[in-house]
Amino acid sequence: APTGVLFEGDSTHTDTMGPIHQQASEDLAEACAKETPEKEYRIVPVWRNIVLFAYLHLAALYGAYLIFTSAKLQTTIFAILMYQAGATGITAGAHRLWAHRAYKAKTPLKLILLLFNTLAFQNHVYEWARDHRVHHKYSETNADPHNAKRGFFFSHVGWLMCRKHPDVIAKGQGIDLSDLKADKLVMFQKKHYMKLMPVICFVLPTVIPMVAWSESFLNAWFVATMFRYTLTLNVTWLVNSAAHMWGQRPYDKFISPAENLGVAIFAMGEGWHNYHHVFPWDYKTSELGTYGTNFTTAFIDFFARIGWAYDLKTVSSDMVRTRAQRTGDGSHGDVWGWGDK
Ligand code: ST9
Ligand code: ZN
Ligand code: ZN
Repeated sequence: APTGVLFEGDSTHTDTMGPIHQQASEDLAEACAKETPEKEYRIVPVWRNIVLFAYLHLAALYGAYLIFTSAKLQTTIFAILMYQAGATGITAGAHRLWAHRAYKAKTPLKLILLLFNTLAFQNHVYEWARDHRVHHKYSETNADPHNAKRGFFFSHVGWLMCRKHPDVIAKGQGIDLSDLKADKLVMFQKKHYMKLMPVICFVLPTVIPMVAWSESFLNAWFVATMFRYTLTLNVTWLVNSAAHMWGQRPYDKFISPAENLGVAIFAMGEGWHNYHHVFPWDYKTSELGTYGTNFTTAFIDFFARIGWAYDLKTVSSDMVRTRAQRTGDGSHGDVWGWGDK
């Protein structure tokens, strides 16, 4: 087999994320489609999740209404801070540290990130990182858990409302997770997740406003817990949906992930998704140094300064420029999408 081309059972390929890989991904998508024709693959809905997500979103809308009508200002500020903490547990923790190993962290930073990550309740780090590694390796094929080729709704939330495509589980079995298995703290979170998560994501964010500034139960539950949690989920999901559809492709025009400024701002720097799929090991998940669109980078840089984060991996500007010239859509340097180069 030619180097880099993915075939069934080919263990020689590497994850270069280059155009060859992209071509290979397309070949693989075709191969998968042939292996599992649509008529054989049926969507199996998971009604428990559908009902829970429906409740969450209705509750979050009510929470948004309460913010403007009866919640105390402290509760809204607290909800925003909890949103940022949870988001950081996903971006700096599950994503950049554990899924991609883009930097290393000392135990105290890992503990902070695991606390924040549990607050975000997007499954434990082990499962999140496993699905995410599969997403990168088999991006936009049936083996991608949130394959954006199946449309906005599926890649946003639909994938969490039905059983996984058999290819996700089959291909996922080939993913190396030995580093996660060797990480005692990650395995601790996995083991105790069903005790830790309800307390950290739901109980504490409701009780703290009630005890600390005498907020009512209803305001605390619907604003600090339901609204905050649902917002974190949806912003994260936008990386899988919107940032896999809309935006510029300065680094690789042959893949769907795009540079999406709006998503970057709300997702703390994770909307620069064309860059991220091309250079997934860069701890900044973007070429830019601007903290305004990348709070996560500021967070990691701060901990690097005090020595709790180290071995930060990045990409030289020469390498980025060469790649952009070779496979980009010509928008490299046009950071804000205004067309000026
Ligand atoms: C949530 C996750 O929201 C969101 C992730 C988003 C990722 C975004 C990435 C973007 C980049 C980063 C940007 C960050 C931006 C952050 C901004 C912040 C503001 N490989 O899953 P099961 C096997 S979660 C290998 O049950 P079903 C495995 O043996 C929300 N093997 O499949 C497994 O058993 P076990 C809250 C795999 O039955 C077995 O299959 N959580 C793989 O089809 C069964 O696995 C929920 O709502 C794999 N990839 O069910 C829960 N996958 O696990 C939602 C599976 O024991 N999930 N296997 O080893 C579920 O209920 C179910 O997973 C399901 C599928 C119904 C969706
Ligand atoms: Zn992606
Ligand atoms: Zn990633």
